[in-house]
Amino acid sequence: MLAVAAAPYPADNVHPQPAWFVNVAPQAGLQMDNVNGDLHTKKYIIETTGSGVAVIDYDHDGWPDIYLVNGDTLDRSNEHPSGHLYHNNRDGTFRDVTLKAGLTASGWGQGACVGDYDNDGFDDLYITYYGSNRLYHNEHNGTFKEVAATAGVAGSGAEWGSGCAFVDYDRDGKLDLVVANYVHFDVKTSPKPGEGQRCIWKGVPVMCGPRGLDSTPNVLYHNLGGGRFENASKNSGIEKTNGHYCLGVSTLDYNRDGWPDIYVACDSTPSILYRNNKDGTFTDVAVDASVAFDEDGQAAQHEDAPLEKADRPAVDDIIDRDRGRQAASSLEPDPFRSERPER
Ligand SMILES: [Ca+2]
Ligand SMILES: [Ca+2]
Ligand SMILES: [Ca+2]
Ligand SMILES: [Ca+2]
Repeated sequence: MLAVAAAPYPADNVHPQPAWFVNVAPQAGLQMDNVNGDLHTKKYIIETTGSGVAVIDYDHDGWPDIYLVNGDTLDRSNEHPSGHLYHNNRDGTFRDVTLKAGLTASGWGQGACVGDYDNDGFDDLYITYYGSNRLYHNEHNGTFKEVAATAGVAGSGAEWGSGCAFVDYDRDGKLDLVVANYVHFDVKTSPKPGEGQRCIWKGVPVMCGPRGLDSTPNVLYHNLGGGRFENASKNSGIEKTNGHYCLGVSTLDYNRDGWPDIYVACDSTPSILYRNNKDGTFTDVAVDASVAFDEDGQAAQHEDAPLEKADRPAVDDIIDRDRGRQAASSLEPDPFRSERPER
């Protein structure tokens, strides 16, 4: 009650129950400029996906802090922005601590995930990019150190990383890392709007993709301990699911066997449910579980699924999350998404 009374933006009693959300980002001090390609025209798919957020209690004070991922622009003459870390002031407001935390590196950021990969009691931060990904080790003093290359989780730099999640898939006590990839995109070779059938919609030149672009397999990194990971994508079967344009990653134990599974929501292609086979390998069972096809978030599809009663809440949860992904996707500059044709 005291915290509520001290808040700079007290709840009002005007709006109906049970919940009414008001954007209080300005009052809370969360005022980063979110850069995501050209402000007015989106010529390429890289300018359309937006970027994510991670909630991380980096200073271990029991109050969640916020890291906002930021994008970039194709105009090289522009200043390149960074993501921002906001410290929770415990009174409803946040303070930008990006500089102090050592998180000023720029890049076309996409997603972020949090996990204590070295079990030192402090959560670390992984950020995906259109380009090399970054792993920021929490130094316990309010600063981070970028260690992706040393740890073996930077990627080649050619991929377009999207969602990610830390998960201990082999239950050895060390958090592993799954990274989704979206499409293969190179602005130098990408067709421009209007070039080719896939870049025209109802006679209007539009950005090309994702259909027509090559996909890139997802990646699973196995934590070896000592701050290092090995790429387990091939041996685990994770990279078998090529041909998907992947975005968000969630982990859950959908079949309640005690082994964490991985769900990856994909754009314009079937989503993936990686069932953990308990032996270091995964099998995509999204079609069997009726969570693969979701272009319109069709609940009817999963109603017919041959699922055990105990599985239903988990699968319903997946579908709810996937609707969330689609809502996020609607931020793309596509006012006709609901009637978007196959391109
Ligand atoms: Ca905190
Ligand atoms: Ca740590
Ligand atoms: Ca592990
Ligand atoms: Ca499981």
